[in-house]
Amino acid sequence: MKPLPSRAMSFIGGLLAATALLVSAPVRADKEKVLNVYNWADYIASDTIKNFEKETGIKVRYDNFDSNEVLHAKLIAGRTGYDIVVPGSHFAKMQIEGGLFMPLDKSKLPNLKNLDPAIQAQLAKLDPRNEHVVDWLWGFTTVGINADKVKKALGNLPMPDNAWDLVFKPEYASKLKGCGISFLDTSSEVIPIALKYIGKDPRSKNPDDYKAVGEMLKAVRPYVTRFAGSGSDYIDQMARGELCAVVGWSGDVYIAKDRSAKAKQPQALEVLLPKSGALLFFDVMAIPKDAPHPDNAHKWIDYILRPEVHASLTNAVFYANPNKEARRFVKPALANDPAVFPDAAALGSMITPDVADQATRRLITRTFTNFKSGR
Ligand code: N2P
Repeated sequence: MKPLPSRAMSFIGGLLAATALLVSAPVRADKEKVLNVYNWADYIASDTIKNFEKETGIKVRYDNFDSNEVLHAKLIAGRTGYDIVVPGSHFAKMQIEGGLFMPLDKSKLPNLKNLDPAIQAQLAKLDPRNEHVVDWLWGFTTVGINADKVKKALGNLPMPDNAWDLVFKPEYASKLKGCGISFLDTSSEVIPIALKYIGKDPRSKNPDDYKAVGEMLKAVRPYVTRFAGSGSDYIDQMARGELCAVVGWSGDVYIAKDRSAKAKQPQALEVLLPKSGALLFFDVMAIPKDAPHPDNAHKWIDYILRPEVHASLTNAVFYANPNKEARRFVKPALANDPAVFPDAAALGSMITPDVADQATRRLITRTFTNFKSGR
């Protein structure tokens, strides 16, 4: 990810500002002091909403969704009533192309200047000129383990070279079943990872590759003890030592570790960076086209983009933020942890999901449904 030269950036910025002045309607505050936010569970600091409400007098209604698939279905149906939604960037691309989001009024977002130009350039590939979405936090889908329990369960078997073996290879998974293996309940993340694991293109369109991945998954299915979405209790299960390996989201594993320490029952939870690659995600804020309170939504986005606020999200939930001015407010232990801010080599090894065409999406969904039901 190379930052754009700053002169080019300010030229583009200037152009955009000029256009915004020409086309934006007179500034009008939303009549109702309400903001409806739809986000992933366990993805915000305990004081974020409270502070925003106090400062603006806007009441925040905050709901959680389980997966991109769930959010996408709602957005397609329309009239969600939400002012802010937070899809993963690969789903956001589809949603932008489908005209489901309102363009941002950048004149209301002075804190956009705080964003890391490298991340903005990355997102511009799916949202030309960064017109619709702003990154909330980012992280990766990977293997998390309870190191003590895994060691014990494996006995004489050494840790595999590729951490994905723990959950994809019967030789390992069969040993871990007794202490619990959880998979995320999301086809769009598990299937590309599984494809890459068996040496196929994670974005393959070839039905034979999906057949091969289905067979690999079928062999490991008897050892998977649960499927979990965001907002399910898999974080608490990890924190209680009831799971020894998960296909999970990076920060969630650390949230569990933190909870276990606070409960004075510390678990040796670790976020691994597997050899065949984790899956990188950027979760982005967007305003649905029919949002009832778009002005309040802009206020929210600009508030989140304050360096202290963005840093406080990272400090609370262990996911990286896209805010270059926020780094100095991030706890040093997190700022220097490659499982929170992966280095360039780790980033280079990660899978970046793309938008699949409809036929491929059907293959992905069918392969995953069969996996879950053991077919
Ligand atoms: C929820 C984290 C969700 C990130 N704690 C997955 N996009």
